[in-house]
Amino acid sequence: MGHRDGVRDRWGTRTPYGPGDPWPVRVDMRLADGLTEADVDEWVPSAAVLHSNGDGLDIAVRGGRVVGVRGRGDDRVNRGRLDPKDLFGWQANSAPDRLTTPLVRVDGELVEASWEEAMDRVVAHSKRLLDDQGPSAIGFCTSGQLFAEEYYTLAAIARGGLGTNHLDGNTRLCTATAAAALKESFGCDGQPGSYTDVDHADVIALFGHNVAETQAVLWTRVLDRLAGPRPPKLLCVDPRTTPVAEAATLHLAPIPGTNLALMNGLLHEVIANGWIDEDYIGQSTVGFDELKEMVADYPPDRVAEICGVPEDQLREAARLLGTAERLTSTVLQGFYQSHQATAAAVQVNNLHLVRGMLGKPGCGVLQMNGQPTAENTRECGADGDLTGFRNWANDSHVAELAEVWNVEPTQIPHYGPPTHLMQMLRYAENGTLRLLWVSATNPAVSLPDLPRIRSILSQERLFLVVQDAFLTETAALADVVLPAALWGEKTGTFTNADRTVHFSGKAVDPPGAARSDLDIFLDYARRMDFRDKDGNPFPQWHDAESAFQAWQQASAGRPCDYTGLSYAKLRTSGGIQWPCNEEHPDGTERLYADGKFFADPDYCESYGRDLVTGATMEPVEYKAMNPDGKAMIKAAEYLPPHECPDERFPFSLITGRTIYHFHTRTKTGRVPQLNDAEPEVWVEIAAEDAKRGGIEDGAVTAITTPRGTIHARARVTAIREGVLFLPFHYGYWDTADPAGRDGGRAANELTPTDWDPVSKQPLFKTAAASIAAADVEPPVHRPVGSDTEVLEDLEPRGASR
Ligand SMILES: Nc1nc2c(c(=O)[nH]1)N[C@H]1C(S)=C(S)[C@@H](COP(=O)(O)OP(=O)(O)OC[C@H]3O[C@@H](n4cnc5c(=O)[nH]c(N)nc54)[C@H](O)[C@@H]3O)O[C@H]1N2
Ligand SMILES: Nc1nc2c(c(=O)[nH]1)N[C@H]1C(S)=C(S)[C@@H](COP(=O)(O)OP(=O)(O)OC[C@H]3O[C@@H](n4cnc5c(=O)[nH]c(N)nc54)[C@H](O)[C@@H]3O)O[C@H]1N2
Ligand SMILES: [Mo]
Repeated sequence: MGHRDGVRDRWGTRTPYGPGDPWPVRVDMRLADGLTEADVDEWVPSAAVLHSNGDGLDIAVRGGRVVGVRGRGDDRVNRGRLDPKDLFGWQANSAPDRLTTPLVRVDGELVEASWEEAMDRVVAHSKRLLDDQGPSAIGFCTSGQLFAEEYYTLAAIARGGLGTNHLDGNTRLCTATAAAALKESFGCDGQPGSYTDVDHADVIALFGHNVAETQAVLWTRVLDRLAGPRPPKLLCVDPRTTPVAEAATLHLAPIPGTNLALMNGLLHEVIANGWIDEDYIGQSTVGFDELKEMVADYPPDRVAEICGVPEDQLREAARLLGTAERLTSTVLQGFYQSHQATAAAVQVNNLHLVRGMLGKPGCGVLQMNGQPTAENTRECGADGDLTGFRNWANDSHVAELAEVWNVEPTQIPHYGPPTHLMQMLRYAENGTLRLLWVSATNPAVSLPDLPRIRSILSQERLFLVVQDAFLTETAALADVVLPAALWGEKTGTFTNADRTVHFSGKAVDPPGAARSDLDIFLDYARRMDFRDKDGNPFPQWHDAESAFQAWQQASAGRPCDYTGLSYAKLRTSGGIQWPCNEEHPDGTERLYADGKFFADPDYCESYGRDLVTGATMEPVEYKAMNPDGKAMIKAAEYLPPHECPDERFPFSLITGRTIYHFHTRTKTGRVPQLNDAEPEVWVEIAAEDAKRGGIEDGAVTAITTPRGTIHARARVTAIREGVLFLPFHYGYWDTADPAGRDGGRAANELTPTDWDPVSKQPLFKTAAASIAAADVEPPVHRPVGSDTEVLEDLEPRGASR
C-alpha cells in the first residue's frame, strides 16, 4: 500500500483479471504529509462523497482532526481503491474559511448570530407565511449529498409536518432522468444492475458517461478487465474524445441532442437482424410491437444524417450490442442532461429488454447516479417522490405513509405530482413561494441561466435560508445562513448507484457552532411544534440511529427495503445492497433476476408519462396497458432540439466535468493539489474550428449564447467539430483565493431555461453558442467589496429584508 499521487497517476497500477474472476484488492491511501499509518489515532468507517460510486474507505483521525483516508480492501465496490478527489478532498473539512456560526442579514449585511436568533427568524417567518398563505408559500431545495437519515427527516417535516408539496433536490439536475427512466420501464425506481456486472460482461456500452473521470474507481475496474484475459469490448457514445472514447473498441460521436435518434437507429438494427430474445419479450414485457413499429422509421441512412455518425459505425455498434452475450450498459449526463433525456435513457432499458439481458451476471443496466447520496434523496422522498418509492397518485400508498408517520392522509399533499425544482423557481419568480430553504447545494452556480437565477434568489420578497459549510455564492444571497457539519463530522448512512448501503461514522467534531443537517432539521421541527395525530412531537425520532430506524420502518415492504440492516451490521460490512430484509438478509445483487418487476398497478411507484410530451398517465390507462406488472417497452419519436446552431450561434455547447473537481468546487477548490491540477475554466474546441476562427491553443476566447458571454482559454482537442465543451465547476467566488472573486466564468451563465418534459431535468448539454478570440486579459480576481458589476449582481437588492 502506498500514498498514491492521484493527480499525476489518475487510475493507479493495473491488477488484471479475467471474466468471472473476483476483482483483486488494491488498497490506496493518502495521509497528511509526513504521517504514516502508525501516527493515526483512529480509523472511522465511511465511504467516498465526491461522486456516486460509493467507494468504501476509512477516515484517519489524529488529534481530533481528519488527517487522511485509506480505501477499504474488504469493500464490494472499490476493493481498496480511491480516486484523485477522494485521496485529497478530505482536506476541505479543515479549510480555514469553514462557516462556524449562523449568519443573519441586518441592514443588508450578513452578520454573525446565535443559533437561537437565526432559528427564531426562520421559525417566525415560516409561521407568518403559514398563517397568511398556507404551506405552499414554503419550499425546500435539498441535495444529493446529505445522509439518508437527513432526507427522511426533511421529507417528514416538509410533507408530514408543514404539508407543502414543494420539496425537491438538486437531484433534479442530476438523476431525475435515471429515476424517470426506471419508472417508465420497470414501474419503479431502483437500479437493476450491479458493479459486479463489469466482472462478467463481454461488451460494456457507455452512453453519455465519462466514467473514467466521474467514477474513476469503476473505470479502474474496467481497465483491469481490459488488461486481463478475454477482455470486454467497449462502446462509447460521446461527442468528445474522453479517456473512455480513447480506450473504446468503437466510439460514436453524435451531434449533441440527438441521442434518441441514435438509440432508435441502434434498436432498428438489433431488431432487423433478429438479435432479440422472443421468449423473454413474450414472458416479461409489454409494448414490443409499438417499439418495432417506431424504430422501423429509423434506418441507418436516416439516423446517420440526423446524428452525424457514419452509417457503417452505426451498423458496427448495433452488431456489438446485438451479438453481446453479456451486455452491461451505463447511462449518465450525456443522456440525462440532453434533449429528450428520458425517452433516450428508456431506449437503453429497451435494448436490454429486447435482448433479454437483465438480472443475470454481466447483463446489467446501470442508469447511473451522480452524487454520493442521490439514491437516498429519491428513496426517502426528499425530491419529487413520496417516501419509500410510494406512488403519489395511489391513495393507498399515501394512506400507508400517513400511518407510518401517524398523521392524517390529508396532511400529505398529493393533489398533483410533487413540485419539481424548476417549477418551484417559477413560483418564487412569480411571488407565490416566499421562503426557500436550500440545503447542501449551490444553485447560484449549478442551475441553468444564472442571470435569471440570481434575480430570483435575490428578490426582496423571497426569504432565503442557506445551510452549508461554506459561504457559497448562494449563501451570499441568503437572509439566514446556517453552518453545517460535513461528512466525517456526523453519523449516517448513504447508498451508491448500485444500491450499496454504507455507514459513515462521526470521526471529528464540526468546527465552531456548526451542526449536522439532521440536528438543524429536528431543531426546526421542535421549534415549529409539529405534532402527530396523538399529539406527540413529530418527527418522533431524535438522533441519527433513531432516524435510521424510523426510515427502516418506512421502507418495509417497498422495493428499497432496509429492514434487514442496522448500524452495527453496516459498520463492519463492506457495503450491502438493498433490498435487505428477512428474505434477503445479505442484500440483493441484481433486481429482476426472476423476471418479476415492481410494476404491478397496486405496487408501482408511477403510472408513467408520455415520453414525448410528459403528460401523466391515468391509473386506468396503466392498468389496461400493464395489468400483470411486466416490464414496459416504450417507444418515442425523435424531435429536433429547441435551440439548434444557426448562423449567429453556429456551435453546439455542452458542459460537464473534469476528474479533479467536484461541482462548484466548494471542496476541491480549497484543496491545493486539486485546485492546482485545474485552477481555471477552459473551453474545448476542435482543431478545424479553432483554425477557422483564428483561435490558438491557450488563447483567451469569448463564448456567447443568447443568455450571455463568458471568457475561457481555448484547449484544442479531438472534440467533435462544431461542438464546444465547458467544465461547469468555476463559479463567482475564487475558492482558492477566498479574498478574491472572479466574474464571467461560470458555464451556467450560458445555459438555457429548458428541461426534459418527463423527468423535468434541465438541459445542460443542449445549447447554441458562438466563440471568438477575445482581446481581453483572462478573468481577473477582484477583491471583495470592490465596486464592480459582478458584485452588484451578487449583493441582494434591498437593504433590509
Ligand atoms: N470528477 C468528478 N466526478 C464526478 C462529479 C464531478 O463533479 N467531478 N460529479 C458527480 C455527479 S453529481 C455526476 S451527475 C456525475 C456525472 O458524470 P458524467 O455524466 O460522466 O459527466 P459529464 O461530464 O457531466 O457528462 C458526461 C459526458 O456527456 C457528454 N455529452 C454531452 N452532450 C452529449 C450528448 O448530447 N450526447 C452524448 N451521448 N453525450 C454527451 C460529454 O461530452 C461528457 O463527456 O459525475 C459524478 N462524479
Ligand atoms: N452547466 C452544468 N451545470 C450543471 C451540471 C452540468 O453538467 N453542467 N451538472 C448538474 C449536476 S449533475 C449536479 S449534481 C449539480 C451539482 O450542483 P450543486 O449541488 O449546487 O454543487 P455542489 O458544489 O456540490 O454544492 C453542494 C453544496 O453543499 C455543501 N455541502 C457539502 N456537504 C454538505 C453537508 O453535509 N451539509 C450541508 N448543509 N452542506 C454540504 C457544499 O459546500 C456545497 O456548497 O450541478 C448541476 N449543474
Ligand atoms: Mo449530478
